[in-house]
Amino acid sequence: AAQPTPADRFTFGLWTIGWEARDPFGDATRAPIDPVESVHKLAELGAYGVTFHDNDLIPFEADEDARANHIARFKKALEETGLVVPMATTNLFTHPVFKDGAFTSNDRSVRRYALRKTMRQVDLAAELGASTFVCWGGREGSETNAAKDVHAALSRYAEAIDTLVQYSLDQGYDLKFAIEPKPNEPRGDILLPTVGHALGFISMLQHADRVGLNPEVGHEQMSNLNFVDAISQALWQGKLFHIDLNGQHGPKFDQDLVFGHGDLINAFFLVDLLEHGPLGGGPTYDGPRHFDYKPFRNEDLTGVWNSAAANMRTYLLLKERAQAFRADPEVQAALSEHGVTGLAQPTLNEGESIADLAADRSAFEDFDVAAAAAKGSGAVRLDQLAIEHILNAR
Ligand code: 3MF
Ligand code: MG
Ligand code: MG
Ligand code: MG
Repeated sequence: AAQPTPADRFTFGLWTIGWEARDPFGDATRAPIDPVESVHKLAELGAYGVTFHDNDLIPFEADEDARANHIARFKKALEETGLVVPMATTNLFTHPVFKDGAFTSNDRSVRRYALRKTMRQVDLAAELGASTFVCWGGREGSETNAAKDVHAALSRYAEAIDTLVQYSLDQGYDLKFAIEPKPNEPRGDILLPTVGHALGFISMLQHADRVGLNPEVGHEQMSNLNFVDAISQALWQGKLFHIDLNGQHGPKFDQDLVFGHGDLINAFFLVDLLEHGPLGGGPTYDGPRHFDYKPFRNEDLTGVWNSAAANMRTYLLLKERAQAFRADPEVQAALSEHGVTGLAQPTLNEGESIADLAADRSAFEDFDVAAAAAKGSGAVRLDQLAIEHILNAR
């Protein structure tokens, strides 16, 4: 059961396995991988699809002929393997032209260039049948508040996203847009640093209905936040359009570890939430299970493909453990006994007016505050039950 198949809908960014392992202190340790080879290898490993930035496939400096040739070779590989492209995105961070930002650069001509570059990739995304277009604003930020008017930058960011959505609608594409929050790296501070900030931003857009989130495990954990809580809120607001799965050991540089190789307990509760929905019932996530990770810098090509397989296998093993957790009668009884599932019940009775509540003596005057305050939550029992399922001890 831990053998991935396309039905599991695992997808990988071309830039993940294709990472040549350049870091701020060191040169590349691996040769580039031909995207055609990546497509074939991912298909062999049981993946469902691939995602890519424009420049993962088409070098920045490519002319129109070269561009067409890269796209044709890629399409042929997709046809040969049956792999699909559910998501695409734009590289607005590598080239020096974006050093002060793309949609929020202080240079207006760069902002216009970034829009045109993204519109071209929106066209390609639609052509390849993608349903989600991700925007990670890696260079949208600054190192000092002396040099960036964040108020104006947010206006330009909103202008850019609304323009792209309108462009996509004008072309007749059925694309949803997903913003990927990240707190820092490569900028000292990046705009829309967390899921919460991005949700607030989306509510200000003209096309708010077409824009959601692509949260990444490690990005929220870099801010020391609970990723499962962030995903719960994204689901609650109907904004979990896509997801970047990986691993991270708390607040430090973006590690992009294999999924589950960071905070394993959080990964377990994440898989449980994605697969089964909230504990008290509610929406599940129906998009691809997308990995955005980096093979260790000290791995060779064998390690690259081992790490790709490890992401999928870890997810499937956690899915098995989460299924066992939910199916355990003792867990279900404890969830009910301790009020966890009961939280889904509205606090007011159906049809009860606020005046009825205000007149309900049992809710206040006759309520036994001391008894309620003395009651234990049972949370440690549930936590241990979860841990024992993670450890396959039950
Ligand atoms: C950086 C990222 C990005 C985004 C990608 C959009 C290079 O930390 O996570 O990967 O995921 O640009 O999908
Ligand atoms: Mg990342
Ligand atoms: Mg990361
Ligand atoms: Mg990412």
